[in-house]
Formats: sequence, structure tokens, C-alpha cells
Amino acid sequence: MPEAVDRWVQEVRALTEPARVHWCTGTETEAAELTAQLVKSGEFLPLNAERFPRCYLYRSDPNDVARVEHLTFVCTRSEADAGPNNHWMAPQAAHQKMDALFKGAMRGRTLYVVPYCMGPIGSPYARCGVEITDSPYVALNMRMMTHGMGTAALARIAREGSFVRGLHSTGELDPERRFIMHFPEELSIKSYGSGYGGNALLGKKCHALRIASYQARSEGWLAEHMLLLALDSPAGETHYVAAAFPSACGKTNLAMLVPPAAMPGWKVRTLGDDIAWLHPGPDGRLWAINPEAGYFGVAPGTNSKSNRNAFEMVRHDTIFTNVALTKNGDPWWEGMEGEPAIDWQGRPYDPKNGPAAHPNSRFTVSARNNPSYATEADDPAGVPIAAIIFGGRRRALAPLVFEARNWRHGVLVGSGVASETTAAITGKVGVLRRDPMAMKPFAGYNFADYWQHWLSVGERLAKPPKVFHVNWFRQDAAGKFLWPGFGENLRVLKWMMERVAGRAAAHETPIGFMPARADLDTQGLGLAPATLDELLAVDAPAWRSDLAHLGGEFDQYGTRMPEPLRLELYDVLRRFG
Ligand code: SAT
Ligand code: MN
Repeated sequence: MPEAVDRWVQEVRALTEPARVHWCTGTETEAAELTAQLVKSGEFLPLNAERFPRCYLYRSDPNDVARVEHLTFVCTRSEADAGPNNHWMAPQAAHQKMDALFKGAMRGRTLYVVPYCMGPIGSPYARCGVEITDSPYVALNMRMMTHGMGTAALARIAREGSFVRGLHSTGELDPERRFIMHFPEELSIKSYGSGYGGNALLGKKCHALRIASYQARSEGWLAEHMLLLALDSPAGETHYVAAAFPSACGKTNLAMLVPPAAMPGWKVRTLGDDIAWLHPGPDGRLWAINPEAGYFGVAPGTNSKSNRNAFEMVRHDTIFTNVALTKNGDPWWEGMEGEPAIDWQGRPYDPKNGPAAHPNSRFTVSARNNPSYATEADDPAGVPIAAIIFGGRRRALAPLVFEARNWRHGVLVGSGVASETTAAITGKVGVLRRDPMAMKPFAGYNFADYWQHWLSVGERLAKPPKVFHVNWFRQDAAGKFLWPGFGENLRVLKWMMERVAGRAAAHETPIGFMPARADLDTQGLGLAPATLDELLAVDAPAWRSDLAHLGGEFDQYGTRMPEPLRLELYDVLRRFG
């Protein structure tokens, strides 16, 4: 037993006064016991055991269904270190506030100690943490989402000494008494008042992104909101791709892409669907691991057409959160065949009450359930990245695809990512907001320093990945999507891989390199040439105003803003003439 963990658990125990303390071991038996207990208390509803073996439905409080960015804080000693991109609170004030909430908060409840490892347990790139929680649902989710939960992680912590401390209580689920606080300088997290997703599964956004991004900066690597995939070509080449999109923009679908019938011999295999840790390797390439071991994916829209792999993998050993039910006790969500009988709040389904499944309803499942699981995800050394893709959900402006001129220009492209908001966060849906590198909610420090760090990492890469930007979500004036998306996105990936290999043509535009209509494999798609032209058009006045807006965003960062990034922006403007 690592002494530092034990001491901290005793401190928390004195503060929160639980009835019991349970040290998680991570065994099957333990998982079965926790599950049985949740079934008994009514928090878990077993689903149709024949069609969905070992699957359960969990309903969160209707006030607690998404991340709460306005209640999420980065607590560094200096406010400027958190940056204008974060809500900030002084560490001492934040600790005081949280400790007052945690005082006696676990009375009558069980305190679970959940040691976990982000990354393959034997990887030098992996980092451990311990989450203390009073939610058995959280403990079970963490068992699927992290590596070596329990005994294995604890053994690594005993060897290494250091770990991220995450303290969590669901509290009374009162949005007025809900805060997610990060102390990157102390490698600690305190989360109170939510039992949901990124607010409560502290290994994910809190540790693997906010705390890790801060740690990564001081250690010379990057912790990013990116999926990781392996792309196998019919000729037998494999390329590894990392892609950053804001929440609920199709990262899980892209990571598990099923090739269209018109592209035989291509294969996409999944290393990760949400987070990548990227390290400059001694060979001058960028190497990536997925710190997670499972998926916490958006259910609505997932079906055998949009994502066959995901649809298959959630048919057993899955926890569903806030989905609807059919009359046979199968899980149901919008975009699926059949009919809902019971909505996500447990009421008989009535369209007057809105969607049957909550738009941010989720599945939690082990990555090993995925038929397209890439075994390279277990490699402690990670995989070398050939391309980084940035993207957002944008009705207008951003074309289907373009390629940055070089790493530095790629950092500008990443910093300019913008997307229409989705149900993954509390607030208005469909509003365009900047989301640099899809890290707006997740960078644990000042974006200006973060962009500078990206530039510095690039300087250490003799063979940097190519950087691309995509937009699967362009619409015409009538609001119809111009690009079919899903499996057909492989056509764009194919062009990228040919670019990486130095075989595909492109022409230079002010925003970067782009394929001409004929450079993209659109055979059998039935896209009108005019539609493709629209997808590949660069609207100069619209871009100028977008870049001016981005320049305005940069101004917020004052003198901390890295000069090379400003120069990159002027350079693109100059190219527009
Ligand atoms: O709820 S989570 O933050 O874990 C998922 C997401 O928003 O991407
Ligand atoms: Mn995410």
C-alpha cells in the first residue's frame, strides 16, 4: 500500500465521514458485486438479457446530464497562468469552498478508492491517478475507461510515488452546489455535485486533458482531445492518424469508420476515440498513446449505418446512461429503428416531452468490445503519427478539406477551430464558438502558452506529421448537408494518406493545399460536380473576416501571445491579397 495514498484516503475520510471505505481491486467479482448492489438499489436497470447480455441502464438526475463548463475552474496561483480561456479561482479559496462542501458529504455512504492508470500499464508515457468517489456507478465506469483499475494501478503508484489525486462526491446533485476544480500545480482535482460523465469520471477530461496538458507542457509533450486511428490501405500500408474535433462532432464515428463498398481493401482500426497523448520520439516523429481503455460515447445517431462497429460493441457488457427503452427492455435512442416505450426519465414515451433518449445520452464500454479494435493500442511505445486532423461542425466557410503548409501553419489552423455547440455541454445548441484544437473546455492553462508549447514541440520534430483541417458538416442554403459523411469520409482520409506518401496532387490556396475535384476519389458517390465545387471553394471575403475575428481572439492573450502565430495569421491574410 503506497503510504501517500493511504494518508490521503485517511484525510478525506476524516473530512467526508463515510460509513465504509472500499479499496477497489478491479476484479470481475468486485464488478459483479457493485453491479448487483446498483441493481438492488434500483439505480441500474438490467436490459433485455438475451439481446443485451450484462447491459444496464442508469438514469442520471435530469439536472445532471452534461459537462458544466461554467462551473469548471482551473486554480493556479496566478490567474494569468489559467488564461482567459479558463474560469479561475485562487487555489486557497477554491480548497476552502470545496472542503466546506465535502465536509460530512459521505455520511452513510461508501467511500470508494479507485486507483487507475491512464495509458497501457507498462508504458513510460502512462500516468496514474486515484479517484476517491462515493458513486459505485463512477467506480464501474472507471473500471472500463481506464487501464489497470485497482490492484495493478496501485502497484505502479507504489513504484513511482506520484499520482493525480481526484476527489469526487455526487453530493446532493444541486446545480447551485456543483463545482469541478482543478489544481494543476498540485496535480489534484475536486469535483462535487455531479454524477455525470466528464464531471465525475475524473480520469477522462479532468486528469487526461486538463491536468495532463499542464504536466505535458512542463515535460515536453502534448495531451490532446483527439481520436487515434490506424488506416490500412489495399496496398498494405498503415498510417496512424490523430484527429481533434469538439465533443459530439463524430470523433467516435470517424475512429470506427466502416469503409464504403466502393473502397475495397481499405480498413480503419481504432486506437482511441477521445484523447491522445503525443510525445516527440528520438526518431523525430510524433508518437501517440491513447490514455483510455474504453469509450464514453454519444448514443443518439449511432446505428448500423452510421457506425456499425459501435452498434455491435454496445450489444453486451455496456452501461447505458439516459437512453430510452423499447417495450422489450432494449435500449433505444433517436436514429435507431423501432419505437421507444419509456423515455430517458423513465416516463411513458410522449413526443410532447421531447426526444425519447437524452441528446447527450451515452454508452460506456470497454475498447476491447470494438470489432475494429487496433491491438497497437496496447503497445507501450505508442504509434507514430502521420497526420493530425482538426475539424469542427460548421455550416459555412470551412471547405471539406485543406492541408496546412507546415507545422507552424498547422498550429494556426488548430487555433482557428470553431464549431457549432452540441448537447455535450449545458447551454445553447447550434451557436458557433471558437474551440482551438477542440481544447477550449480542456486546456489546463493559458492558451497563449499552450500554442507556444505546440510551436516548441514542432521544433523538436524532424519528421512532423502533416496537419489537415476538415469539415463534414457543410450545408447548402436549404440546410441540407453537402457531404454524405460517415464511411464516405474515408475518401478524404485516402487523399490525406496519398499526400503523406507524396503521391497525391494538390494546389495551393491562401488557406493551404487543397485537392482539385479530380484529386478526390468520389467514384460512385453520385455527387454533382457543382456540389463538390462548393465543398472545395475558398470564399475570400468570408475567410478574411474569419481571420480578423481570430486575430481579435488572439488579442485577448496580450503579450503572452506567441509572435510566430500572429505572423502566420498575417501571412494567410497577405496571401488573400
Ligand atoms: O461528458 S464527457 O466530458 O466525458 C464527454 C464529452 O463531452 O466529450
Ligand atoms: Mn470528448
